[in-house]
Amino acid sequence: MLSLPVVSDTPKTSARETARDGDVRHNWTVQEVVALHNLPFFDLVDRARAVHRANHAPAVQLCTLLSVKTGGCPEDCKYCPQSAHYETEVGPEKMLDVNDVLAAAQRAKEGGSTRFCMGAAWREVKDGPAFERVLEMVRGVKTIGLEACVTLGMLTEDQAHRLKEAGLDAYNHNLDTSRRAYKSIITTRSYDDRLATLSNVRKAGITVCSGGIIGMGESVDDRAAMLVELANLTPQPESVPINALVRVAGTPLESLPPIDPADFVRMIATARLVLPKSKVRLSAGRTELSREAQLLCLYVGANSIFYGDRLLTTPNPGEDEDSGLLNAAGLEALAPSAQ
Ligand code: SAM
Ligand code: DTB
Ligand code: SF4
Repeated sequence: MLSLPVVSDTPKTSARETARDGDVRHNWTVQEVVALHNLPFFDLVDRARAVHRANHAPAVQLCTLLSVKTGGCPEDCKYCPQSAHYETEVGPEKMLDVNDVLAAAQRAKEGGSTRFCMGAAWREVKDGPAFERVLEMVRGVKTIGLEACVTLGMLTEDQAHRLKEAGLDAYNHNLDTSRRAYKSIITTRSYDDRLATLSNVRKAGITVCSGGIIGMGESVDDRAAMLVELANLTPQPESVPINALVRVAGTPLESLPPIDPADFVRMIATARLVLPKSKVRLSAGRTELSREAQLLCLYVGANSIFYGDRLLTTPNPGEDEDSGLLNAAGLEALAPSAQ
């Protein structure tokens, strides 16, 4: 006989909660967040959905990614095809020209994207011609009329101010995982280095985009601990990308098993509950998710997807596939005016 726990049919009220769902809190504990993450699936879905509806428009923001400087990175991030430490199919390339980047941004706008994110495989920003070129890219993207985001590695406060002056809206710098698990993923820079960059971004008045990756062998406690780090920042990051590991041949993590799609949904839902006002972004890893799993992620709390058939160096579902996904669900793309 199937053995299932026997429950009463009277709905239970949780005595555990004193704060209400949807409150912005900066005193989360890992234990509390693990408890949310491990709720019965439908309870988690219901609670996250309620917070999502109360705080966010029912539209999906389309964001376009472009790698403006690919490969040859000195860092040893074990997930990353762009690290020079590993033999992958991605080799070092020259930095793109401003005109090519702006042509891509214009196409992205015409395709319906409202946010344009430019990535560079750098450990840190160095003052000089390459940084000047990034500043020009940012100015151009703003002239086109898109939200501008860059991810360039570590950043000083002065560099952050220069990006702000150029019109930058958001800086992406992920915590990637928990403080504990971080050491087994990256050795060439520390968790505190990352937090210092986020603080420099914040001081310059640029919005913070910071999230992480699941599927790197971490525990639920690690996932919760990363969310606690993000939620306890004051203010909370405006934008929180949740990536599933893209397992790239040649990287040390290439043979890890894929995540369970239900765990992706749990992670997005938990992020929604602890970061009620942040834009939670369903980021890398969608090529291995069914349409239904992606819709569930959007239902419980994701505000955006990357649109276009490439992320930085790895594949993403094509635009036709994503238009199909949104149309099938009757979901609208966020209009530029609604930003
Ligand atoms: N070099 C800069 C840095 O690390 O801050 C910016 C670019 S880096 C590619 C941006 C983020 O992409 C990483 O922090 C990581 O979260 C994500 N990423 C890189 N490779 C990935 C992979 N294979 N799967 C999922 N996410 C990945
Ligand atoms: C983020 O969290 N995910 C994006 C964006 N920020 C820069 C990057 C995903 C990269 C996936 C691996 C690749 O395509 O190289
Ligand atoms: Fe370099 Fe960024 Fe890749 Fe790390 S994630 S190896 S810093 S490009």
